[in-house]
Amino acid sequence: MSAERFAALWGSLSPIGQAGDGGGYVRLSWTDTDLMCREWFVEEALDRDLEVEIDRNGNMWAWWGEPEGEGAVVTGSHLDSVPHGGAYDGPLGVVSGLLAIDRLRERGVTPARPVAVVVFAEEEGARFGVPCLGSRLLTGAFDPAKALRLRDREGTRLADAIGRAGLDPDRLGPDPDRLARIGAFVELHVEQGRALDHLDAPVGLASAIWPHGRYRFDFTGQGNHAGTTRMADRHDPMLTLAWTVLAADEAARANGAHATVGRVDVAPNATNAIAARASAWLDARAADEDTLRKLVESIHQRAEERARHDGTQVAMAVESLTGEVAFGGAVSRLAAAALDAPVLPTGAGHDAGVLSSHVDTAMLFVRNPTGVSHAPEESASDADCATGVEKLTDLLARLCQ
Ligand code: HGY
Ligand code: MN
Ligand code: MN
Repeated sequence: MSAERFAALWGSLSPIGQAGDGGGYVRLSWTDTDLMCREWFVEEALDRDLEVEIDRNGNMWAWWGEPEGEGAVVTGSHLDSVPHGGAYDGPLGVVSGLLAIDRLRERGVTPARPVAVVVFAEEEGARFGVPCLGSRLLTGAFDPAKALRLRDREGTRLADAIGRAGLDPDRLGPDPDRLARIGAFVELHVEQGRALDHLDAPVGLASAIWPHGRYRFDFTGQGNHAGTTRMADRHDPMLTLAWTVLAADEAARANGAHATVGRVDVAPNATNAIAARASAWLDARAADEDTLRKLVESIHQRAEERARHDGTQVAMAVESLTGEVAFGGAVSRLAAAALDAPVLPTGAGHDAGVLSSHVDTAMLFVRNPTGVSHAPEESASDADCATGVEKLTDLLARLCQ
């Protein structure tokens, strides 16, 4: 696979969803942009004589061989992005999967079992708030009734968004037969860090995914006039929120963990009014589940202490929680033996992590020289991406014969 050949297919997807002015990509699930990405995938799959289906949860599957066959070898990732995210997070795994099918055929591989490229829905959770929603629904890790009630920031329900895309909301839910037919899943993903750059390696293998969770903090105070309310008389939820953000940063550094508040919502959000309410979403991650639990507990405790000081109230709700994933099964061991690539953990969640408790799974990473992700500066060279396709093809060839 040449860099030019990778760039050709990559270039057919990259114009879709560009925010312009260096703003990266905005590809939110079930929006018109997402539907254009889905159309791109279907076209590329049909061009390869792959049989395309969309499952009850909106995940798309492009099959080489019998979709009902046993022991399928599946690769793929997602096409949705965070707002103003990078180009590679997700799409690199989908484009590489399609090209790996091309390379398997050119190598004369005749699969003994079905091979598929999958596009999972709402992996980022950027629109409806729950990451890996498509794979969680597939595996029964998220309640479909609860999913249908999820709303985006404009108030649109997931049920209405998928209905608009032609899906039947009543069919949302676990798909055990489909899951049982998958023998192996391999997700190729851009690295979201610079370990491979430091190691001067184009491709790496995942050893583990850190446990991580999303927690919504709701702060309630007393709205009032910014000009006439004495400082001593205030019950300002923004103070409790700000304190919580700083406490999260301090607790993460003290525990070798990661804690981020990148999203807030304030009401009434007026320059000359003391906020009545404020919400902040905490993204917390740690190398093990015990550290993660202690980290979140200490942040919650600090928030409550500050709330008492401010005369405000705070409530925390867990929006999603993902346990530790260790990629140590036969597929990962085969990948380690076959690929001669460095092995590294990641703090980023992936559909491969969700599937790994049901299917033998491996993850490949492609070097990202900036190490940046979830921002426009995310990068990967065409040459490294082409190497990633070859390594993915090597692994799929072993798995499907
Ligand atoms: O947030 C994550 O870890 C992933 O990129 N969805
Ligand atoms: Mn991501
Ligand atoms: Mn991703």
